[in-house]
This record gives sequence, structure tokens and C-alpha cells, in this order.
Amino acid sequence: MLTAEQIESFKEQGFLKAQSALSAEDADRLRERMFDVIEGQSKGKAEAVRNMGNDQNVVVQIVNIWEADDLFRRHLFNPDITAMIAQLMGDDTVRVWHDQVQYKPPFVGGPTDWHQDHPYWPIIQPADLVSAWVALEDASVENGCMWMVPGSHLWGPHKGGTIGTNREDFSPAPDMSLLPEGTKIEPVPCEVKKGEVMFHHCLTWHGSPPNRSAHGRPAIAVHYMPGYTRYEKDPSKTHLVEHNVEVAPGEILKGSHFPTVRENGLALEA
Ligand SMILES: O=C(O)CCC(=O)C(=O)O
Repeated sequence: MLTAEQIESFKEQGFLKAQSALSAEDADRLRERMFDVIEGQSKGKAEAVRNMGNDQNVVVQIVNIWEADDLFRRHLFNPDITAMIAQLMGDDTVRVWHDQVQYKPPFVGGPTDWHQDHPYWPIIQPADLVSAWVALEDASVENGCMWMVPGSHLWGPHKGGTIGTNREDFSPAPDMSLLPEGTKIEPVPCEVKKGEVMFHHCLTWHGSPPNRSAHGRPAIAVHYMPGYTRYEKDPSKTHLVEHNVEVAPGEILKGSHFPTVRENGLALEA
């Protein structure tokens, strides 16, 4: 459980650095299963397994790995993580929007440019989601840990979520004319040990630089929705997992593809 100070810090900063969540052995098991999915050895099928970069800048993205592998399905329901999520959201019902693995291999791991999440999720409202990002190996500055901009979740959606990235030093390159005068942009690195979890709000500016080290950087983010999140159909926008939606526009987003992991304050079983 989180302390009142940690919850307050999350409200101010838009993220909360590492808390222990999984044992090293559990993280190792998930990492092995991740490689099975990448190699096409899993029992089920993920929504997507793809390289978001190129040969020199590889970022393997897996969306909804929980649909490919039961260990990852159980991970969604991790009661320690979902209890902290419920605290940060201030809601006692929590559902999964989707999960996302990002694996940056040694030496050729590519960048994940600065962005906000919610503008990429236009079909769900409101923008109150919180993600739980778990490192499946130590994530350090050297191998491309996440960086966050404190307080940026309070600045609203920025240009469709794309912040802009300076290639030389991987700093954010926003359109300053869209921000209040005097806004300070001071990114901080968020190193996370294997098995630890870090949380971020869906409007917090974040990104992760390339991995030129000899150590891979596997991690899984689960994007959790408060129980009141609704499906808002917008004919001009879509999302990879929209085909899984079984409710009508305007209704609470739930169903077999959007598991409820906590209800009325209780952690549910996988
Ligand atoms: O894993 C990363 O480096 C980026 C993940 C991310 O953008 C997210 O979890 O929202």
C-alpha cells in the first residue's frame, strides 16, 4: 500500500517512482514468457507483436500479451499492484484498458519518443488512467529507462500527445507557445530495478532513449482504467483494440477483453 505522502506526490508530479512488486524469480519467468511470445512460441496470440523502429533502432512492442500467455494474464490481477493503482486513481473499481511490452535489445535498442498516452486513446474518456510499468530487468539510464517531466500531466493534451524529441540529447521539444509562460520542463530519469513497478498518469510527458548498452531492457506497462471510464466512439479516430469493444458508445468500457481486476475495493482473481 502507498502512504498519503506518496499519493500526494503522484498528484503533484504525475508519476511515482519504483515500488517493489514482483520477486526476481517472477520477473524472470515473465521475461522468459515474453521471449516465447516474441519467438511465436506462446499458446495464445497477442494483439500485436511488432518492431516500432528499424534494424538499428529496435523497439519490440507487444500489445495485450496477456491474451497470449496466462502468466501475463495473472500479472494484470497482481493484488499489490492493483491496490496501489486503486489508491492513485481514487476509485475502488479498476479495469484493464490494454497492456504493452516494450523491449529494447542490447546495442540496437531504439528510442521511444516523448509523448502523452491519453491522446493516443481517443476512444476512452475521461483521461484519468494510470499505468503500472514493471521492469523485467534492471532499467537504468544506460539501457534506456523511462524519463518523466514532473507536473506535465497538469498541462493538458499537447498537440495530439506528440511532444517532439531533440535527437542530440533526447530532451523534449514541445511547442512552447502552447504552454503557459514560464513553464519549466525538467525531465528526470526513472531507474527501476527488476521486479519493481513505477506508475504514471496518462497525461504525463514521458519517453525513453535508445539502448546502446550490453543489457536488454524488457518492461511491461499495464494501462489501468478507473471503473467509470466510458467508450466514446469517434468516427474520425480509432485504436488497435477497438474491435474488442462490446459495449455501446457512451457506456462503461468493460467486457472479456477489458478485465475487471478490482471491484468495490476487492481484488478479483485472474
Ligand atoms: O517502455 C517504454 O520505454 C515506454 C512505455 C510507455 O510509453 C508507456 O508505458 O506508456
